[in-house]
Amino acid sequence: EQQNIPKEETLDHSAALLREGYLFISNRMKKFQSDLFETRVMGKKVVCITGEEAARVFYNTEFFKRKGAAPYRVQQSLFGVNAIQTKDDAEHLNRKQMFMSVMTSSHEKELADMTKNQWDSVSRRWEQSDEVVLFDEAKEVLCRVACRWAGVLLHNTEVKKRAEDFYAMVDAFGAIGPRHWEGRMARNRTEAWIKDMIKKVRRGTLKVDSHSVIHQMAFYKDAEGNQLDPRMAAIELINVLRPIVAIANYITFSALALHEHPEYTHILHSRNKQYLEYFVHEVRRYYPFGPFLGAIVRKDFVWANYPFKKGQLVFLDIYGTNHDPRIWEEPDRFKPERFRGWDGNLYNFIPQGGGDPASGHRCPGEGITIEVMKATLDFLVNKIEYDVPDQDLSYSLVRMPSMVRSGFVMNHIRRL
Ligand code: PAM
Repeated sequence: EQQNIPKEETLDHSAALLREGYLFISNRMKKFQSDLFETRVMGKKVVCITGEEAARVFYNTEFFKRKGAAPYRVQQSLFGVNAIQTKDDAEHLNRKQMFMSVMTSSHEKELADMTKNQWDSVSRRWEQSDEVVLFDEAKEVLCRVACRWAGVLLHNTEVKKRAEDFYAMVDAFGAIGPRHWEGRMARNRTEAWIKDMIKKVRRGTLKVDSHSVIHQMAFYKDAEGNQLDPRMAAIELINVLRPIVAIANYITFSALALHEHPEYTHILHSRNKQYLEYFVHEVRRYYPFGPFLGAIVRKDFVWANYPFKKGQLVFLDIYGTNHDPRIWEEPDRFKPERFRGWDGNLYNFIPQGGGDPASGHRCPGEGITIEVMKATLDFLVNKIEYDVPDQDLSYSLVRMPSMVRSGFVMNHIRRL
């Protein structure tokens, strides 16, 4: 049996991973005509898996754990060291529950309304500007909204710098060299800032609403009744704030999608709430953001004729699963209406991970992402008109994370 397992024979494929980016896994799946293959990256043997059935096993906690999966360099930039993304079992479930408790549908609604108000306010300035870069505006708007919503004090003068730092952590995840270091320095500055605020909240020298996220994070106790140390509390609060700023990338892709498929502007004019959601789902399916996820085999088992061995590193292909022709008809076409018949399956549409967020590692902020994107899309199609001047609207499938190269420049903006 084992001779049939597709294997890459040369030494290490880290260079190919950096060269092929989002397509690294699916290129090989196509070549091997398989939904599993073995390779070596970053000096380790890795088994890559793709598709709905693969996602089902990957999120089965009987077979997989997260401790030891995230490379230290990704923890130092994107996640924070020893944060929730690296935890398992009771410790993970307990902490995840706290994340879930601050991201209920009423919290999502509140954030979306705050986002709408912010867009309304900044668009007054846009009318007086020659041009604006949507990506940059979105990072600032979301930084303001995230901090205000979470009870984090943010002075007007620091919005730009903090917004850039939040995104620099995201921008570092697939980088080596300067972009990685930018992310680490941004993380150090942000952790110092938030850690200091956590301490003040604990001492009572900074008064915050007892329902606020910062209050929840500052006074959260684990199963043993211990508070997080101030740095860990800061890391986890940043794990709520940073991803909200990261929605700026999806927002920019949404604007690109509208521009490339102008027929949807008309459809969305009718404020068809359901269609807003189809569109937002399709943006998250079609455009590249999270490339793949890693986990460690917890105990020996066999799947797809492959003997998974305890301790082995496994990558689940996010981008490939969202473009899997077995799941999606014409996967490389942008077609929001494909979601009309979609049943909410937890394993075949996984832009922010698969499975149940409360019991596993799926992003707890997916609802926030959807609501913030819908609010923004509604603003772009129903509240303003704008022109899109000549610019480089391309995006890379190699650079991780990807982004619209120009950031989406708009001009002649008119409020309706
Ligand atoms: C956030 O947490 O800020 C949300 C935005 C990040 C999305 C990307 C998630 C990618 C997951 C893992 C990164 C590993 C990539 C390793 C590349 C070599």
